[in-house]
Amino acid sequence: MQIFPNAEASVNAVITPLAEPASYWDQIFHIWLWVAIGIYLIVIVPMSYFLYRYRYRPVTNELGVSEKGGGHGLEILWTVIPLIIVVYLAMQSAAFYTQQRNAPAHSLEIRAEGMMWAWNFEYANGKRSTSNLYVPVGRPIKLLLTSRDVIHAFHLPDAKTMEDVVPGRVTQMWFQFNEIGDYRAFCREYCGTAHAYMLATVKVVSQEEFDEWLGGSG
Ligand SMILES: [Cu+2]
Repeated sequence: MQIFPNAEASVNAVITPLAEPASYWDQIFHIWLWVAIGIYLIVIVPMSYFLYRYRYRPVTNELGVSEKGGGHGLEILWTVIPLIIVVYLAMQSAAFYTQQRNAPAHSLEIRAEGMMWAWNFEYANGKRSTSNLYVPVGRPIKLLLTSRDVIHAFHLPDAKTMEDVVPGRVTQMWFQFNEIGDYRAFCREYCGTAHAYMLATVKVVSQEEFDEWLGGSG
């Protein structure tokens, strides 16, 4: 969805997002940014003019003129327009947030377990890996997360997503990488001495390579 076609980053995000759900954040960020810039200009330009136009001058501008009347039309206008803007922002944000939170129906499910201080992964066929999370390119991945000991958090900066990893509970998040490569995942909840080294690598490979890896014993 292109709200502001002139916002280059937003358009790029729509055409070739490196990862999801990052593009939802990028799009809503640009919408809020441009609305904020618009409101800022609407306020600041007339304000600057009036500051100059009605500046203090001896004799001619000694006393301000008291306004009488006004108009209901104007008041309704400056109530209704902001109301429409705020409702639009709320609805658009909720729509993007829903997509950011909920994994697409055809996602590949992988279990992830945090522990002091490493990440373990388990695939549907029982295959396990530690520190390396293999995923096929262009496919939504749904992570089911839990912890063996304390609270951790799985953070994927490139996909702009993160989720708490809590003992005794299964939380979930989703992501999708559209380019083959290695991407860093961090623990983002301070969990003890080696917290800073609690890293994982998301290894994004072709579907064939993924199937081969998943079926192999290595
Ligand atoms: Cu941790």
